Amino acid sequence: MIAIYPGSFDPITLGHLDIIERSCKLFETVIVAVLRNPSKSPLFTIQERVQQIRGCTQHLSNVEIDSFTGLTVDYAKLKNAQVLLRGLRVLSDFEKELQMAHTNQTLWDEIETVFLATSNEYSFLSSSVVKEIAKFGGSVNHLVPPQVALDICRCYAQSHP
Ligand code: COD
Repeated sequence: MIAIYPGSFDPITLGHLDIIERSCKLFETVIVAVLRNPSKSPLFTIQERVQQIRGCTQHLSNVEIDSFTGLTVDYAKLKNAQVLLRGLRVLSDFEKELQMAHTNQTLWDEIETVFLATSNEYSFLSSSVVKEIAKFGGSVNHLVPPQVALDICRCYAQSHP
């Protein structure tokens, strides 16, 4: 079975990576799909985010990394995928994620959303938290893969030398 893990991944965190590693044990193929969203101004470009995810998933043989635009369900159809993977951290995630799952089901009734609960140690972690810490000079080495930590440092050093 093919599962798609769609998201912004700006940048990928150890929380995202944990969901990817665990889902690779459940599905034949996991496609991590980065949304190209022209209405947002991300910290990292699509190419950088795809590269970052590729870099930290080298050890996983059944993962593919891609980017997409438009509706996630249309991308899922294109990829012949039956499952959308999402992570749950806190109650507020549940409300948002359930609404998204129901919306996607109205768009394509054959798609199933599978939720994986966050591992305890990553329950507070989001890309926004990482950017906030890095922006004010804090270390994010314990929150993101090593290359991503370097990329973030470089990014903020350029904007605040
Ligand atoms: N532990 C576990 N899970 C986590 C953690 C963590 N520490 N951090 C994040 N996650 C989960 C999130 O809950 C989410 O499920 C997933 O990882 C990705 O998170 P993000 O923040 O990188 O990505 P999102 O939530 O911004 O992605 C939103 C989409 C791009 C999937 C959504 O906007 C979308 O589908 N857009 C396309 C348009 C569309 O189809 N719209 C209709 C559906 S509403």
